[in-house]
Amino acid sequence: MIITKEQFKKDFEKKMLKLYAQEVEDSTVHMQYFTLGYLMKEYISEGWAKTTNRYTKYGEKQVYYFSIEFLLGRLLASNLLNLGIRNTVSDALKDMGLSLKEIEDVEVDPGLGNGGLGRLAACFMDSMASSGIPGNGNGIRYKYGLFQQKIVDGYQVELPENWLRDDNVWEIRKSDKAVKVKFYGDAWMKPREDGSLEPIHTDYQEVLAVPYDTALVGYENKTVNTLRLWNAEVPNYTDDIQGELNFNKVLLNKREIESISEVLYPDDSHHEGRVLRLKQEYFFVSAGLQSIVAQHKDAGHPLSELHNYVAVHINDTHPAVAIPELMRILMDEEGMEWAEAWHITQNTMSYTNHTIMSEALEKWQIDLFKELLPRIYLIIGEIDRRFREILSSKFGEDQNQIEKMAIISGGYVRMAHLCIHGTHSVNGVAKLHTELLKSQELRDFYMLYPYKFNNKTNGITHRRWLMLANPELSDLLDETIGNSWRRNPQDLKLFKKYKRDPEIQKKVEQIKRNNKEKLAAYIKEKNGIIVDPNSIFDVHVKRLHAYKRQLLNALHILHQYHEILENPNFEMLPKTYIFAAKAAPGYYFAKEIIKFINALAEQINNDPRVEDRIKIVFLENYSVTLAEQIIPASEVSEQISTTTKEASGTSNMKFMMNGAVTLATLDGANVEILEEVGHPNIVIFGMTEKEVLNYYRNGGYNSREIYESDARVKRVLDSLTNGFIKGIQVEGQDIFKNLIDYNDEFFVLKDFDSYVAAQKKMEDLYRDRFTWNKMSIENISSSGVFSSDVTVMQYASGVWDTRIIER
Ligand code: CJB
Repeated sequence: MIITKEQFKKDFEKKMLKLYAQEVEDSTVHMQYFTLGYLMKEYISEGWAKTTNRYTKYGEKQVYYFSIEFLLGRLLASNLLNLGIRNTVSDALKDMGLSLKEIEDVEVDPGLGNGGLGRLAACFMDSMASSGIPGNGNGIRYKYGLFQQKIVDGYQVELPENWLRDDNVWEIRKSDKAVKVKFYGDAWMKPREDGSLEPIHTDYQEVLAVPYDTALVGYENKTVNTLRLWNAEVPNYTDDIQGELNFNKVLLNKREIESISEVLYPDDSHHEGRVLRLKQEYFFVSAGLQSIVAQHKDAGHPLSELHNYVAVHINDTHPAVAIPELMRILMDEEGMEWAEAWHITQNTMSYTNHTIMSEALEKWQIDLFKELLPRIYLIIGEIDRRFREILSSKFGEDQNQIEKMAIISGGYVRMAHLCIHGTHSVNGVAKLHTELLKSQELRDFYMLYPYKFNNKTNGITHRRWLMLANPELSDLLDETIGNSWRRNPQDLKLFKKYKRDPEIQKKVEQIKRNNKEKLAAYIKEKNGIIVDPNSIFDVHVKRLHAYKRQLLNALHILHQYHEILENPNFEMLPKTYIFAAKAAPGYYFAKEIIKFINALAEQINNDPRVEDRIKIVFLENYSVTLAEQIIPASEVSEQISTTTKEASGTSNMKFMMNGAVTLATLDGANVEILEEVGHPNIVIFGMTEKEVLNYYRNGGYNSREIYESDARVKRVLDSLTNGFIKGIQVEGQDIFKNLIDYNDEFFVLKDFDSYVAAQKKMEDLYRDRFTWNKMSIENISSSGVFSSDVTVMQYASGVWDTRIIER
């Protein structure tokens, strides 16, 4: 949009007066935030209405991205950026004596996601709008987002995240679009006179699903898409009395009903088998599909054509009940026959798998499922029966094979199997991950449906992760290669020609230095630790999970500490190791690792013998907003998961785009990062995929042998249990047990030696400023393919079959 400074000032003053009956000069920064937020919403609304109308009028095929998490991050800055008015607004506010930065800092970060999966959904929303793809999000409006993490005495403590305490300026409640979702009751098929069967569902509990819509503003284009999040409420029974209602019963139900959208489950890559979680899943799926079908009918399109107007994307298996739910709507409510409904359903739905780890694969106990969703269970039963027929025709009498692949088997409903059978497309999130799905985890399904499998490597929005997070680097890019990269991120490769240019190298280094100073100030303020901006900033930020191996990093630091104590003249470049990570509240071992890192920090940071060669910082409450501060200041990006375990990773891409050099195993999208930057510009270590798979399949790994044969490992592990590290006790013993007695499931010790060497290599590279700056520039300029704009275009053409409306 185009607006002058003068016009904006007038609008802002008027809005302030209207909202608060106050002049700007007497306002608080809190008032300024809400004034600006509501004004933005007004600016956005015209384009929003126009986009919605355009989609309906031209019958555009629309994508609905169903996800149980959307980890959006703050919206004010990104909306200003995408509207193209951030500079104008900033200047105008400055004229009025106000600071845009301070105002932006008032916004709460809505943490409606755990980590990679939820953040990916948010990046896709931004990229779809910015690429002119008619795309909508569909999810849950959790009252409490992911818990706030405090570190108390080195331990993680969880506090509720009440992000809606103040107004959420971005959402619009659409009460008139509310729908009802049915749980519990009895469901059966009643024979009709003509011999056909009528589905009956009685005695159910009704929950009102009320949508809250948020605008998703495209970057300097005319597209404003919609994120619809559903709130669970008690229906207004006076409108619709069904038989006799006991008011007390209604009140008793209130808490139970409202709990559906109360809180986000804090588990990452781990299946939570509680009934409330299944309720959440069916709740937002049923509400979303009901509203989609209603909209489709309102627009006058035939239901038989639904798949030509609508694509529903199932983000991991959490929304898998979308498959039977669409069948239910088409058959029970619209009177369609099974065969046609199935054809439409399969052609409407597509599915992304985000992990191969078995503990994350969703399966529901039959009894629990049947009780909560009796009608849906009947439909899944029929899907399973028909699927078994297909399997029988292929595998004949091989019952084992049929049970292995069935949807309902062994007392469980297996959601991934339902997703593969019930959709037309199944994708992994990086090349290696997709290959592992095809050759290992989902091999049988790949043999059955080879045409459904495809890869879509993840991406990140370069608008949030470069333009907003690193304005200085963005300006330098504009000065050198022009600003086309902002619209076409692959143009970042134009920057490659400056990799040897001493002046540009110096500027890149200076920008990094400035970002490091800002982060150092933040660290001082939050943790009271003084870190040297001249030291190497080596960063490991992501969820705390054994497979992500924060432990390997920490053990290496402990090793360096021993080296210094043993040899006071030990030569190393000063290093600042930065961690940030939340552990799932019930994940005991992950919490012990947090305590271990903090104890190590306390001891090393305060040991005068270290002479500040090592500093360790654990920043609490990792979030999108914190990531925006940490990543641009990072130099070494730790991506050290056990090979085969990290499906893709996405922070790896954000670091690279900001000029950090990756220290990586050949896992997930690290493989593709290597392909892009080439061996000289990344440091690779650790076991190969084949070695890992071989050990998992055939055994033969003995971590104790390493402990006994490698003196460095012995020294490090012994110091976990012999009182050397003052702040830990049981934690050290548990870590020792995990690594030695339980044989180190994630090969921490197996990779220790090559990790130490890789760290050393990184340090040597850093010493040579020319080489390092060249590597940094290579990384920045190779990162464009990892923009999620590229990814969503691949989904649009390869999976969803949607048109790009305008850019
Ligand atoms: N992932 O964040 C989650 N949660 C899960 O339950 C399963 C997977 C992550 O998804 C990201 C987006 O695809 C991946 O980059 C990451 O490797 C994976 O762990």
